Amino acid sequence: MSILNEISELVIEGNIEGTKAKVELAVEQGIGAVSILDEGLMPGINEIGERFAKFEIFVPNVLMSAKAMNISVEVIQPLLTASGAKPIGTAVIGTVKGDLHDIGKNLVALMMKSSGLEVIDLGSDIGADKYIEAIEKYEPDVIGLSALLTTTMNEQGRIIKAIEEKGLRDKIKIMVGGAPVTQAWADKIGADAFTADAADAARWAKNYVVNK
Ligand code: B1M
Repeated sequence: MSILNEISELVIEGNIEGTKAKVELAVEQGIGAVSILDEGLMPGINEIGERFAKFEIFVPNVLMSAKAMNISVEVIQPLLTASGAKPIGTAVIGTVKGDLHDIGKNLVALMMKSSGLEVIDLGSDIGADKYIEAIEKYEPDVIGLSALLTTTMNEQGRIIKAIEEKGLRDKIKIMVGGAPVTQAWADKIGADAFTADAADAARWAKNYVVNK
């Protein structure tokens, strides 16, 4: 079994320390951070999602796998982020209120950092008030709203509305994403951009800030 397959298996097992150690070994062996992410960690967490949907595993299993994933992403983070250079712009990002899923949001933050943006990560379970506070404080170029549940997608719309009502809508571009989110949904709630994955999100944000 290749080391990348072993990483996937360890994520599926929810083996937190084992996954971290294997990712560190892969880095030592010179395997690229993007390969570790795309061919090791991501297939593992995706498999967990499928098993969870089929009731083969339960929330505690998913939680362990999520922890294994997050701790391992921290290991490869320095390899993905640009260092030292002056930021090209600022992004504020979070997972919306009622939603605790943060792995995808963390990846979007990571990829944006690696594209040269300064990223203010508000965390998860973030409502309109905290986004508004952050817009006033950091004056970002873009804000990102991540949602993983069909129920919390609605919160994306509520946050956009609240930002409009506060008179701040013209100052920023609003990006939405997350597994259940689509372009049609983004259009419906008046977002400026929908992107399907973290790399695309970072590309969109970078393209906007360098051309604005
Ligand atoms: Co939950 N969960 N979960 N979960 N969970 C899903 C989302 C689910 C699809 C599983 C399933 O049934 N197959 C399902 C949602 C069903 C639905 O609404 N349609 C679900 C459910 C039901 C729940 C609970 C309600 C379960 C329960 O308690 N009964 C509960 C809700 C808790 C809450 O949030 N209030 C819950 C809890 C949890 C855990 C806490 C155990 C854990 C999260 C831990 C954590 O994040 N720290 C968890 C996990 C891990 C998952 C799955 C298995 C994996 C999600 C993930 O991290 N994927 C997930 C199944 C799945 O999605 N396959 C599932 C990897 C990640 C990299 O992908 O987040 O999609 P993703 O991000 C992608 C893109 O979407 C995009 O970029 C990333 C890739 O590059 N992206 C953006 C994300 N945000 C973006 C923002 C952007 C642009 C792109 O711009 C701003």
